[in-house]
Amino acid sequence: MSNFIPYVAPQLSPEEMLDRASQFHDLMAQRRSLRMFSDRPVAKEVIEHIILTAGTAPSGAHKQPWTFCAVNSSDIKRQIREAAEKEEYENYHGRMSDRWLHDLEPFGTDHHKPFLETAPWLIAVFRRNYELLNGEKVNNYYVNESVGIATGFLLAAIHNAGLVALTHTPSPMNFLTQALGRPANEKPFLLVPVGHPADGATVPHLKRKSLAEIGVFV
Ligand code: IYR
Repeated sequence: MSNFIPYVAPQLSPEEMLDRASQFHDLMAQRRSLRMFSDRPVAKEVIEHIILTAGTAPSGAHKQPWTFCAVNSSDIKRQIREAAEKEEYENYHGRMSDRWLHDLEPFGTDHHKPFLETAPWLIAVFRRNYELLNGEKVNNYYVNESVGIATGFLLAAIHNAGLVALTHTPSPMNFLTQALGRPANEKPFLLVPVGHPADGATVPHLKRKSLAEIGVFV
């Protein structure tokens, strides 16, 4: 049974279209992953809009198989930092290959994750592998793809609001399920600290690939 409504298309002239496409690229080109956060607060309402934006992502059969758990509590942030640092210590002291450690050198990372307490908000993204309908497990579709796209929207919304974020993947991160009291059908996908950059924050000097390197026109 289908229920269709008209799609109202934005009407842009070719000039407006090029202008908008180019301006959006300029905006997104300024986005950087940050590890140095200020403890300056961010209003809950801003985080709500950011999460709503993430929720506009497409998903397999429109199942919207995601949960965004926003943490502002110092106690829970401390718990998350302690658990993440414990795992990361193991990663940096034996679990990651020499090649991996070498590849991470330009980023200056180690097992210390102070930003998990400094950032005013942590958004833990969960993937919902299945739903429980009348006690029955019903699988969602293309969960990884759907949640990956929604997280991309989340990061774009954070940047658009003038805030910064880090896509953090403490590994393994099952501890988030317990720390945040999430149900068994949700698995941690990514942990995203959100806030303002610290005064004098720096980022690695990176270059993005050119259009010729990432785009193929046939
Ligand atoms: N999860 C670790 C290691 C790490 C891995 C990659 I791939 C990065 O781009 C950055 C870090 C950490 O957060 O330190």
